[in-house]
Amino acid sequence: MTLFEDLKWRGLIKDITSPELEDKLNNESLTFYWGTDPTADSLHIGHLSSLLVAKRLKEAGHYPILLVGGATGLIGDPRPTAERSIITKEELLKNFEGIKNQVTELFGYEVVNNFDWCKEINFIDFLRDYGKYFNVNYMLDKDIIRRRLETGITYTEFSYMIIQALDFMHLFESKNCILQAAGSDQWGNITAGVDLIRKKTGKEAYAFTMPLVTDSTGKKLGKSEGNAIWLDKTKTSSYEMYQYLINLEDEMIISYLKVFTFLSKEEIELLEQKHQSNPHLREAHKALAKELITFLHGEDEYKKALKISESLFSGDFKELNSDEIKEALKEVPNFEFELETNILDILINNNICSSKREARELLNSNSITVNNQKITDENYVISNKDLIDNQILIIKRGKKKYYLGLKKESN
Ligand code: 485
Repeated sequence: MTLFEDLKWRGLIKDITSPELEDKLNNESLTFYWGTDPTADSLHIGHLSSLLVAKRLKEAGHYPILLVGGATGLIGDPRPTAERSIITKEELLKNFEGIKNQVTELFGYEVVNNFDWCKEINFIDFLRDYGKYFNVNYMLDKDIIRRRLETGITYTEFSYMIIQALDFMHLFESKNCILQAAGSDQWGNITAGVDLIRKKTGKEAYAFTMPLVTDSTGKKLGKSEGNAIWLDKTKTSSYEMYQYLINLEDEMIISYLKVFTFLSKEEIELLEQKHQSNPHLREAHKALAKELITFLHGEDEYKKALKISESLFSGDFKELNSDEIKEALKEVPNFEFELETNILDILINNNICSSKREARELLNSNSITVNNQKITDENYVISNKDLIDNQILIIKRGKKKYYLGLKKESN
């Protein structure tokens, strides 16, 4: 398969500015760029398909540049819905450093900052050298702008596309960068650049977009309920990422394997067969989690996430240390307890059961475990031997309900 065929097969090409690009991608070595605005201090899973496309191109012999928008981040790319609030310069700088370090560590791409050249352009020159190439009708015709006309858009956000266009022009001239790649929401901005380069230099530059990765309802991936899935493992732990990936919708999993892994067509087709014949084994999901977490966080983190997930599934926490248990049970109710407390009191005082009667019933019906040991005796007293790492007590009620007890520090 050629590079272009591979990208197509993975569903990574939506629109291209010219059919010549296929041949260029397959046979030449191009310098290309893609950009992101530092609106947070880490990239998230929504950026990952682009990051990985850049890696695919790099591995095929092209040269990637990542632009982190120190200038455009101060302006705000118009969203189809509403104006963005403006971010402080201090925050932008902090975010810039975060993203730059992240991308350098993970991918080693060259990073540029459009603030470096934008800060040299004064307002009069901006209007004379760039504004003159942008007919307002042309700008109004861009999809995102058109969608904002009803609710309103400020002059600030309206001007955004000119900056992204002049970035492309700048990189075209200074680094011989002739290709820009981005998600499909960027089509207006990147074609503005191609048009500006053509008008100003008479030369042809290229661009392509990839479809935005969504769930089966069309929602952007990883942004449900406002919790993004961050690439920074201190913001989204390996275990959280594992849980997220393992629970992705069945009908989407094969397309995610194509977008988010470097597994070959044959490997993915095999996983597809396995997934179809035995969906409950979740082999495709597990493969995605393995590939992605190993790639982003390293093999040790992947193994840790797997170990925590398996322990949680089986209810056996013996293999985990206290930090891993706290990570696994971060979301469950927790309580403090003192040694030598009776199990009945533990169950009632910490709202694990609502009454003595209920507590007794549960104990009698084998429904209470303490660190995976069934407890049936209501006079059972919690002692040191019930604890993990001398401090943790895991109580399970029924099949699924966990409670995490932490020993009170004695003073
Ligand atoms: O010269 C440029 C200046 C800024 C940008 C690109 C080139 C950033 C771009 N306008 C943007 O807003 N990108 C989004 C971001 O930063 O979060 C997302 C896109 C997505 C994909 C991703 O960046 O919405 O489609 O391109 C990498």
